[in-house]
Amino acid sequence: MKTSFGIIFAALLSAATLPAHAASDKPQTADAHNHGGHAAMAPATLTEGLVKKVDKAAGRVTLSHGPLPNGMPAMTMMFRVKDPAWLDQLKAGDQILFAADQVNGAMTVVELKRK
Ligand SMILES: [Cu+2]
Repeated sequence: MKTSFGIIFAALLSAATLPAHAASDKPQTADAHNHGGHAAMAPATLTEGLVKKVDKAAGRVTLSHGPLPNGMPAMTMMFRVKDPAWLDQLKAGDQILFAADQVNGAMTVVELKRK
């Protein structure tokens, strides 16, 4: 029992260290994750988004977005926007690049670029 436990533990350890090394050899994927901790200092990592709906009255936009640096997988969801004026420039079907952050507990688009 003790022996097999040790073997499994060793296998887990090597499994955990191998991908970490592999990832550091690929700057394009490692970058997105490494900068997560210093979002305030490093330029924000932009994520692709497709505008599904703009709700100016509520100050929100529904985006179909790719995986976010904070670990959120691709999905369609509503975001608040840092600057409500951005909503005037967006319409359903627009392709954007954006950065989102938690502001007062709500996911908020804090940076926005049109593609
Ligand atoms: Cu999401």
